[in-house]
Amino acid sequence: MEPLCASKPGKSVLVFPPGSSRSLKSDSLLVSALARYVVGDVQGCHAELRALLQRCNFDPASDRLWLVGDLVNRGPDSLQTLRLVRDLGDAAVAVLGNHDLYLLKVACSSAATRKRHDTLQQVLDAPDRAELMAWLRTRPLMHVEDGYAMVHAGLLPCWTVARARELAAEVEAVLAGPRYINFLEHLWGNQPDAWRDDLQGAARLRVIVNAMTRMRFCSVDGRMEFDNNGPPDKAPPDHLPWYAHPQRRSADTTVLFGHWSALGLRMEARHIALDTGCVWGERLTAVRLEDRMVFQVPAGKMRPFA
Ligand SMILES: [Mn+2]
Repeated sequence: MEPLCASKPGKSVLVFPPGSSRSLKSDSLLVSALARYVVGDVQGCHAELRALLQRCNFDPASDRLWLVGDLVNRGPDSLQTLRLVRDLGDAAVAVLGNHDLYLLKVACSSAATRKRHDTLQQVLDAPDRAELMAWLRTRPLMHVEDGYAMVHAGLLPCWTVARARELAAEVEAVLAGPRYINFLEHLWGNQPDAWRDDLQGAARLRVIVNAMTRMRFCSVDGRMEFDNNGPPDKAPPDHLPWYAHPQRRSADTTVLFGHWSALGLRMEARHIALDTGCVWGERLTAVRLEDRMVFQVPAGKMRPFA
């Protein structure tokens, strides 16, 4: 068995659990010093993100920060949040959320498309706006590593993790490419509401993005529903949370996701939900993947420079 962090063997160390009598040769004791912290929806809550990193003793030289998306909007400081995560470089993996895509759309289209209550103006006015937008539109839609799949909202039941990763790559290529403005202009909408392999063009990309960044409930036959954001026991008739679908083909993998603050923190064998409503005055949550240790800070009470 390889160390968990096989790509960086220099980071790996031998760790003996307390009371262990196993020998140095027992390769199951090889674990990585690298810790991965997966963080729920930040939504511009920059002070809370900083406080959470302090609470985790996060070290960008040896740890990794995974973010489930929606770095921006609704909260007080989207600009500093973007800068903080961007400046972490390879120490951070942030997948795109619906609010991140909305920011990209707003940044490249006319003011007429703005929603009245967004809090994105400080980003749009920033001197480093162009660099930040270039960074944001080259973030992944899905991250797969070491038995985990991270996505902002969910995966359609008919997708294996490998298939979903291929489909995410289709979106990522367009978003990072020269036709991304056209893509964003045609992205919004709720139809089609189900996947078909023969979907083409904007409709195909819209289904991929809607599932990965907006879905909460789906029907048994895999149709997405976008009107309800309540708790899972308030599913619309004949619908269920996407992760609870009995034929979910990604169920061999633990899916990490946010987007659904009514779920709160849920840690199950094959899914971890991380949106604990910081922007709604609740808390910001990180889970350390190596041991599922939970770290939380309350909203608005940990501002280091308040
Ligand atoms: Mn969201």
